[in-house]
Amino acid sequence: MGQTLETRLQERCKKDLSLCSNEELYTGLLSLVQSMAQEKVSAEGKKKLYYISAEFLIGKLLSNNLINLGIYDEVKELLAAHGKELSQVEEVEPEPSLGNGGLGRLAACFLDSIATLGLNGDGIGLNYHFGLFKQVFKDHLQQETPDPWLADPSWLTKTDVSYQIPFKGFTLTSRLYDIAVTGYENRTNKLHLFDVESIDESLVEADHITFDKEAIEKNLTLFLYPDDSDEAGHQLRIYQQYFMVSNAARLILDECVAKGCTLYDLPDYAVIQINDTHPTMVIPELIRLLMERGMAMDDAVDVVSKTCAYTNHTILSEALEKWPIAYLKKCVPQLVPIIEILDDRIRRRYDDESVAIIDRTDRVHMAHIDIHYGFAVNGVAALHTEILKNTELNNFYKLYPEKFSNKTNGITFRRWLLHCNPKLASLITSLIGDGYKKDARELEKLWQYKDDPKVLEALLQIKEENKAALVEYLGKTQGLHLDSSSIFDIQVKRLHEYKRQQLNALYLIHQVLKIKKGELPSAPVTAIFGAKAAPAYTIAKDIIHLLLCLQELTAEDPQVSPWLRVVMVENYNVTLAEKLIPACDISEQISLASKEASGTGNMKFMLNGAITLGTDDGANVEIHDLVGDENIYIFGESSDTVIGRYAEGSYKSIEYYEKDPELKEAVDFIVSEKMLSIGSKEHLERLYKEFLNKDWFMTFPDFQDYVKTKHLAIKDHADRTAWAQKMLRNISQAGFFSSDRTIEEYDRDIWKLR
Ligand code: 26V
Repeated sequence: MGQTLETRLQERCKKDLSLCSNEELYTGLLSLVQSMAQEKVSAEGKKKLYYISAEFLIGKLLSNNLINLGIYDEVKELLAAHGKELSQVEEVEPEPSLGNGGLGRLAACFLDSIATLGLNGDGIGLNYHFGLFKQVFKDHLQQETPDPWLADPSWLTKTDVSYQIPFKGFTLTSRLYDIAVTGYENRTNKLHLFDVESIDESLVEADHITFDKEAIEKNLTLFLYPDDSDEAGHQLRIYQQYFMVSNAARLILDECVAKGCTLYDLPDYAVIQINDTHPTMVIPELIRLLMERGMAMDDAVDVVSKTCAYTNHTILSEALEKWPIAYLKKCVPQLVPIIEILDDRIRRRYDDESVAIIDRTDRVHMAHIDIHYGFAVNGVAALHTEILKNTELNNFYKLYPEKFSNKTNGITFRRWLLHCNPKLASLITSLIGDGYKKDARELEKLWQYKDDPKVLEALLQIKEENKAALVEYLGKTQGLHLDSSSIFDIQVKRLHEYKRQQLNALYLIHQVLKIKKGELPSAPVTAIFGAKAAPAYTIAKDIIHLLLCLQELTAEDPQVSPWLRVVMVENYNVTLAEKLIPACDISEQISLASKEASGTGNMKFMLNGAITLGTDDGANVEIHDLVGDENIYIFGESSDTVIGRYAEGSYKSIEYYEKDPELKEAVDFIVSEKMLSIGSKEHLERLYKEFLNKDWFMTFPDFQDYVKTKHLAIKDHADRTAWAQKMLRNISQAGFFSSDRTIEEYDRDIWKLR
């Protein structure tokens, strides 16, 4: 390999490795990886999985590919021998910004595991030129700017595949680009990203994510989920979704026919996993395309229903897509008669309005199409699936109990341990060998070292080093100056009220007030946040404003800053997650019980030796079961209580505010003179009123328990040996959360590829 890299560099740059710039080294390595990936055989087999997703949050690819191809150490050493650092070369790579958060990152972890297990399966999505958006802070507010991640050289390979995709009044020509997905010491699969040939990047003005929403032929793949606060935004999403699935359906049919499929036996050749409702239109589109090829509707419905499976990722009703039929008529009228027939069949079969596809207000419930016309439905954590079965989708569960199953999410340990925390990985290897890299359950062997002072000391030492590395990185890249000897308490995830960053903020205000009164905490704490808010999500942006104001306040008050610092990293993304997670002491997973479908950050933190402070929600429940009460900090009301409260409609935040003077003091501080001198009256007042009049995600009932539990965690952190044991317990139990396990389960129960 060394020889090959050096030869490539000589050919391309006419230079010796030691004289190449980091950019040149990146280019050379990218081309080396691509040709090595191509040499690997693709997975084969009659039946193939197509994982369709509007998001693939793949992160940077260079190091991960080097690890999966088994040449990471060799390359690192070769570069070092020539005075170069692989970590510096990594910095050159732009991060593809093709996802919002957990849903997209899960899809990326799944691709890694599918390839690693040698399964025959590809991803299908869209090639958004400016990704989500780049977050910039100005005047303590989030601003959104374009994130042009498509640079030269690129991991994308242009293919010959192109289709004509019909919309009302016009047709678009598509083009397929592929990214190689290398499995860990295994085969290579593909991520297929479709693009529009007529895309026009010049529609996007510098520094703004606004553009002409009507010019579909020029804008369709510019951004992921562009602002959908207006009608044009909603319709653009329909155009995007149809473009994605129509291309996918054509590619799938072409590949199957090429392998000898008669179309009537499509389910023997293809299984389509619909990742949340965004790709749902693949169902009517496939039916339409099969009918175009001469199949009767009854047969087409039957074939498609045996091919498609659906994963639900949220119980929040506002996140379950319901498109007005009028929008579909305007954008993709060819699907409307099919959707109407699908609805009609359901209405004839079941006399229950709640399971209809088109409701009385003429909106199409996308999840209902998936459940009726797919063969499998799954939730993403045990609690989530139970809530779907017993509450949210109970009417469907009663119709089709056999379709429902749970597939608890997972994460790829290649990226979230081997790559992001090489020191911990090498400690683990030195203790239990490297079997855990292929069979993550072997991590349980670590527990035999629970009383070994050297091992416990080594764990603490690695955490210190990772914290120091994070401090250096944030100092260099974001101008933040942090104290690595303080406790690092981290909450990184999308900004959403149900995730309750605002509860954490109330705690921090409460602490500031105590410190000002001379009640000092047992140890200094740095509270770190990272989160993007949807551009049209007003309250989420107000919460960011509050956090940024607290950042300034805690940095500048000499009484407070030695004990408490609040920082919010700018433009939180996969690259930052890889640096933050290994450096975390306390992992904040504080969603309102019943609302977080699973969470996957919780698993990454656990694997890297952080201790969870969380509610019994999503996969926290399973983490809790695995590590036991002593190794996790659980607080707050149970999901049953919360579900009951919503059903009664009885929650009034003001009653808690009036009863609890500490809570009242913290909430009032949001609009105090001090805060108004730092931030904006408009944002702070709106947030204050939201707390008092609504607090829809019920932070107040959990406030005191949260304060108490967090104080306990901070106090416990001082007993270094006991804390290291908790870390070891968490790492040793994390094997269950390998996405290899999740994918094995999908294959065993749903895909049946082998
Ligand atoms: C989307 C939206 C968009 C409209 C406004 C409200 C809202 C709220 C939530 C969402 C999330 C959509 C789906 C999603 O990303 N779910 C996440 O999927 C992860 C992978 O399964 C899971 O770990 C997270 O708990 C879940 O939130």
